[in-house]
Amino acid sequence: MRIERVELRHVEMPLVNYFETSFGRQEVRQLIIVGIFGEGLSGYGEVPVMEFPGYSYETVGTAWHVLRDFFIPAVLGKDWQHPGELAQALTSYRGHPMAKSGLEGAFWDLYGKKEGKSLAELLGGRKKSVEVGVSIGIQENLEALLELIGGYLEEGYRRIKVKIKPGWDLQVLEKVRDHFPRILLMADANAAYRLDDLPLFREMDQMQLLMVEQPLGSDDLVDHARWQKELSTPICLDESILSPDDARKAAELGSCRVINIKIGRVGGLTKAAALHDRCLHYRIPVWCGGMLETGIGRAHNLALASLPNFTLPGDISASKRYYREDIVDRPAELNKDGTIDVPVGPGIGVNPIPALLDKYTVFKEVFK
Ligand code: OSB
Ligand code: MG
Repeated sequence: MRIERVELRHVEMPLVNYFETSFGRQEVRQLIIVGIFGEGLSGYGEVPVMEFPGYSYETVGTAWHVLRDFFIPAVLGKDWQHPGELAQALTSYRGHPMAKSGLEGAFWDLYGKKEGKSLAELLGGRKKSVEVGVSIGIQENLEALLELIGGYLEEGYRRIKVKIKPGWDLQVLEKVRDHFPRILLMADANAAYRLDDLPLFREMDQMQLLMVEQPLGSDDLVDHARWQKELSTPICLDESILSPDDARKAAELGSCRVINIKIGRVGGLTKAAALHDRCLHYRIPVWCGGMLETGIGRAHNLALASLPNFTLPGDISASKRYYREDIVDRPAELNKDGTIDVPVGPGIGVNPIPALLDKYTVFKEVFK
């Protein structure tokens, strides 16, 4: 179908609680919402960049630049048979995966709306609901962390992920384990450690963590393989896995036993689904990561997580855990059993509420 118009919106949404990781603190969620219009229909995608280059090099500014100057001109006014075809056309541009994923995601939604099929159905997902956990940022003190965890467990979340950094790690995890001896608990370091920190992680081996996420460099596979041989706790890779081929390399080297899949990090749903398939081939279980998405990106994540190899609870929490007010008509809600339903309507199954989308838009540009 022909893309007649593309709309970019710089959206700024206040977070219910600030979110702190080893690379910095987010108080407000700044990202880009992409709208694609054609044949009287609309589709929406999300570019899950951060305010500053911490998790990755992409920001609102870099994504806006490559979308406006390269990616949108490459797709606008053309007739695309399938989202995979559009994704293929973007592979001639290097890097900028989050920018690509927002544009491709909007077209997946549009395509699903035209076909009258849900995104999950188009991808081959079978699950009606997916198991979810919650990712908790670095807190001012231990008491605050324990209270947050207690609250999330009461709500029904199935797995707790605690962000760690040097100085907020072993002792924190020990205290959490003491308080909650039997929960599924894991830690995410966001690449904050170095090879000579191995003794610290050997001690963490005593704490029955489900896994430890991305302890070493954001582009590393080799040193993680060295550590995985020394550690009994499974290593999960996030930042280091940018493509299906990276999963093969990680499998061959033994760099990890689990992979976190994020649509934005790998450059779109087509690649995310291919990464899922590749991990299944290598028998590496996966779970769906999160980037503090709005209801639009969250609906994409839920559709992806309905695929069969998503066997571990993901970082797809309920909308209200992030935002007092979401921008979609059906914000994600947690079921009592710690799952969230996969949307069933055509495309991503949710629609932005125009007045709310406008309320949080700080800048908009339309391309025809
Ligand atoms: O490393 O998984 C990460 C948020 C922003 C950037 C990186 C990460 C995260 C999260 C939050 O852990 C997951 C979520 O609840 O969306
Ligand atoms: Mg992570």
